[in-house]
Order: sequence, then structure tokens, then C-alpha cells
Amino acid sequence: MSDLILHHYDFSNFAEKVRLALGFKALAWHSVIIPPMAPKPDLVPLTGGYRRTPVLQVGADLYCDTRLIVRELERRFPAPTLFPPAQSAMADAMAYWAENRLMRPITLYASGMNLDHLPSGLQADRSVMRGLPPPNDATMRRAALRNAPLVRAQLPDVEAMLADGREWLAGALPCVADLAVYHPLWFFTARTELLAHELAPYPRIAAWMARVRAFGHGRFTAMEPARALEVARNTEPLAPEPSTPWPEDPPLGAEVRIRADDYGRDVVSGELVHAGIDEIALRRDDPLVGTVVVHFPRLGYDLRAA
Ligand SMILES: N[C@@H](CCC(=O)N[C@@H](CS)C(=O)NCC(=O)O)C(=O)O
Repeated sequence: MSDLILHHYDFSNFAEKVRLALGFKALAWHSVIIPPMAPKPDLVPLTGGYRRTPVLQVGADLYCDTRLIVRELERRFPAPTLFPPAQSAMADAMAYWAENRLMRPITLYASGMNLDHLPSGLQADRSVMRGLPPPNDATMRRAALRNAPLVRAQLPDVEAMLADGREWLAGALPCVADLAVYHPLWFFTARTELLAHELAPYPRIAAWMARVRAFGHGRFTAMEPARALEVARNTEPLAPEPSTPWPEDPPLGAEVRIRADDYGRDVVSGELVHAGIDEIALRRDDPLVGTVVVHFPRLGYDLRAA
């Protein structure tokens, strides 16, 4: 079975990026809802320890991180493209800005203003994930106030990107940059009306967000987590794409460890089976799901010999 299975939860903004990519490409997929915080007992047997959201599963292949997930969707379903050649490099730079420099203050501002509606334990979980002490409500409110100006310093940039009347951020065509800038702004106002006034002065942002929202989420059906584990157990991973590691990489076949270089730095261990320009993958055996291959982008991940 090589259906697309997305492991995600509703308020994950990085998951919203992938749901919109699935919608843009008019794809059918299965939706497995995972807990928004650790432990994730039905996800970790698949990924070998990676706990961030979302994860794309296709049979016994697991794709971690939205940078890689959208590229994998593009590889399997090239039309309509999310990577128009003339726009892709610029889109990459915009995505990096949006998902780091713009996203973090938005998270801190929106979460600190929405304390009454956060699932209990969420902030403590996020702090552990970042190696920080759990904050109390007062600390979170102060962080929200410190970050509001950092959000306001950047929203005019998004409006300015659209100032020449263009419909899409990186050029004539919609592309992955639109998804990457959209999802932090979606997060900003998805869970609280309290912050809607911050976006109100920006009509071009509003019109562009409506265009992106119109991609929809494709056609999806719910899947039980146990079924996703069964799919992996009953499927062989794809033969890895041929690759030639850099001289500095561990050789193919070596035991390696891969982990995120920013937060949620849980180690995933296994045998290196692919080391491409911007993708690395390891094979691992798990008592619950058998042999799986777990794929990561290069950028944002640390690869080293075990
Ligand atoms: N670089 C990652 C970031 C993913 C990320 O930070 N996702 C958030 C949810 S929006 C997360 O994992 N939070 C902790 C969790 O879900 O356990 C990606 O592009 O997929």
C-alpha cells in the first residue's frame, strides 16, 4: 500500500503547510491524528524517536520535516508544481525567514495571549523540547509582550512583498514560499480572535491569505494510528535512491545518528542508506513495525557516525 498517510494534529501550523500542499496538488490522503505533545507512542515506533509534527508516511518510508515532505510530494506528484524553477531558490530563502525569524515571535506572542485555551501541559512540553525550564503564566505573558513588537516589525514586509499587485509571493506562480509564509500567519489568528487587529491594517495580506486558503486540504479520510503501524509492518521500504555521499559523510551502510539541530533533538539511529544533496535517510528495524526507512532533509539536521 503506497497511500499517503499524514501524522498530524489540527492546530499544528507546520502540518497546515503540508495539508495545503496536499490540497494544492488535489491529493487523497489518510489522516492520523497524533497527540500534540510527548509521549507519542504510535509515532515514535515509525520514526525511531523523531517526535515533531507533521510526519508523512508512505508504506514503510517515513518523511520527517516539512522541508523534505513538500519536496517528496513534488517528486511523486510533480503537477501542479510547488517548485517553479525560476522561483524555487528565492522561495527557499523566504521559507527560512518565515519559519524561523517570523514564526518564533508569532508563537510566543500568540501563545502568551491565548493562555486560557492552550491544552494543559503544552507549554511545559515545548520547554522540555527546547531544553528550557517550564514557564509559568506570568513568564509567558511577558514573553508575549516582548515579542509583539518583533511581529509588528515584520508584518509590513509581507504586505510590501505584495505591493506591486502580484498574487503570489515569489513571482508569477504560487509556490512553496506561499505555504511557508502563510502557516505562521495562520497560526497567529487561528486560535484567538484577540490578535486579529494586528493583521487588520494589511489588505494585501488578507487577500493573499484567502487565495492560499482556497487550495484546501485535498480529500482525506481518518485512519487509526494502529492501522498506520500495520501498513508499515506489512510493507517493504522503497529501495533508496542511488546517492554518493560527500567525502566528509559517513559511508553508506555505516551506523549513524540523525537529529534536528534546533529543537526536538531526539536521536534517530540506524544504517545510512541515502546521502544526497539535500536528503539523508537511514534504515532501522523496529519490533513493532519491522524495517522502515526514515528520511530527513540535510538542512536543519545533524548527521554523524554512531
Ligand atoms: N522544521 C520542522 C518544524 C516542525 C515543528 O516545529 N512542528 C511543531 C508543531 S507546528 C512541533 O513539532 N511541535 C512539537 C510537537 O508537535 O510535538 C518542520 O518543518 O517540519
